[in-house]
Amino acid sequence: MTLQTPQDIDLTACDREPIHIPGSIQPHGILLALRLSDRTLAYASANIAELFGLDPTGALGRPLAEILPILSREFEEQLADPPPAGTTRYLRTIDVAATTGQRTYEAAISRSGACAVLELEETPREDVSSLDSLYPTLRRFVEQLQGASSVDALCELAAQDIRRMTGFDRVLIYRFDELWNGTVIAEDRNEVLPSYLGLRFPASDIPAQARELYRRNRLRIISDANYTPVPIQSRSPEPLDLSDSVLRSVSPVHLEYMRNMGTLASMSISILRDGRLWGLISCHSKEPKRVSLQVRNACDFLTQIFSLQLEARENTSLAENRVRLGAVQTRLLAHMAAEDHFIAGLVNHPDDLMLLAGAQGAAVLTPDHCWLLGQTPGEEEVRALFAWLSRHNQEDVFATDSLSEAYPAAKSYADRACGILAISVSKAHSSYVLWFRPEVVQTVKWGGNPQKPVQEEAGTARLHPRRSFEIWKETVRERALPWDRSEIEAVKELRNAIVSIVLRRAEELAAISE
Ligand code: BLA
Repeated sequence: MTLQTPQDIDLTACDREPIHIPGSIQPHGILLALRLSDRTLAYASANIAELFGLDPTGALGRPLAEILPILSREFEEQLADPPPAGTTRYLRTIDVAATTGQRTYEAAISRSGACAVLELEETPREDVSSLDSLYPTLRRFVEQLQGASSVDALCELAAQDIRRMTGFDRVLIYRFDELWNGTVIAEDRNEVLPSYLGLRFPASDIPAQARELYRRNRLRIISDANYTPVPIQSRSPEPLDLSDSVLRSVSPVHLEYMRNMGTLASMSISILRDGRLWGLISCHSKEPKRVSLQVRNACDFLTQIFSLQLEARENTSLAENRVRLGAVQTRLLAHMAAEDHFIAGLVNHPDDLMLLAGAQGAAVLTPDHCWLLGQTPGEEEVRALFAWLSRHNQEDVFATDSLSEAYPAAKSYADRACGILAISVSKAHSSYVLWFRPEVVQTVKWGGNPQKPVQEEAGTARLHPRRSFEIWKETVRERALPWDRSEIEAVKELRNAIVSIVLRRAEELAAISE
């Protein structure tokens, strides 16, 4: 659905927030950015003062070897040659003497412009014991994948194992549709947070630049929605690009969203298919929560295996459909070959014709004739539709799951023809084959009213996410089940077969008359 409200203008402001350069980090770690050319400190988070007793302003511009020799020694190679922008970060633990005593930190290294970025997070105590179980969990996940018979079963398995590895209260598998709304398709949770299973959320909850960033950087964690950001200090007026950072401070609008949702900690992992964002694994905790870098890395790894399996499952089901429809197609070709005219081959076998596209009705039209098969509108209505199609459609194949959206006259017969799939068989003689699907009235349950994603407070221009996530029901009418890829391909192939039959007949006739 599209959000046609006056607030649309405001929503573009969400898309414009430069979330990759917030100028600050979350407080559960420190960040140092070193110029690649001479390893001097170009950016530093202000909390190096508390942790290492360093005055950031004094430390800026000096070589790391002078100010923190242990880090310089430990990470010499990686700092000289950080991974390319947008790729995996190096990760390991290191013991460092901090002002608070000897501490164990996990380190991540990335590249940002002309700098190597070193981030250190103190390993959360609660995670230390669970590290040993990571490998067995990943192993079990891979073993169980074989047994997961459907995409749903696969999603459930992923939600369970991510929750087992992290201990979040609720783990959701969230899938985007073509308009970037998302639906929760699987869930694993305890009783602390309510269920969101089956709920839909509007595209505006995750703006475009955030989705783009999440395609590049697959995992993010917000440990405490009430945190105070730690500023990044520098002598340079240029803000440091934190696209690949693990501690990046997140949008204040989103922190408000989390508080409204009753979740103080959140982690999400991108599910990519063919380089496109397919969905997210979204994890929530009612209370603040840390998850170590190692556990997060394991979650990312599990999600990548999961994405590959999803792709394999979807490809298998597409291939199965192709084989099934291929058999119907072969029968239709035989029917057409057995008759004098291809049209007789189609209209005398309505069941096969409808089966090819999974339709409940079909029509075959030539300038002189109109054959109606199964559930269809009346002849006059089909003729009017045919005239509209010939005027407005230049393509060989036309498909829609909501005809009345483009052609309002179709409203009156949505119970028979709400979705249509059409092929033009002969442009010169304007012949069409049409397939019809009836309207399926659906109740969509939204996680809060999607029409009012932003509430402005009187006198302020600041945008706010909605306050309530209570189920909000919408009845969706004038929509049929969508035509899937294999069905559209099948009718395209039928069209090619008909076109070649028509051509061959024309050539035969020409040969006879010569
Ligand atoms: C980010 N919004 C996000 C993220 C999620 C959601 C998962 C990624 C950060 C994270 O992991 O928490 C939304 N979370 C959801 C949804 C579900 C969920 C839909 O669990 C469903 C179950 N948000 C708004 C409005 C704006 C907005 C009105 O509601 C804009 C004005 C913005 N959301 C917004 C921004 C980010 C975001 C800017 C990026 C945060 C960042 O990474 O800096």
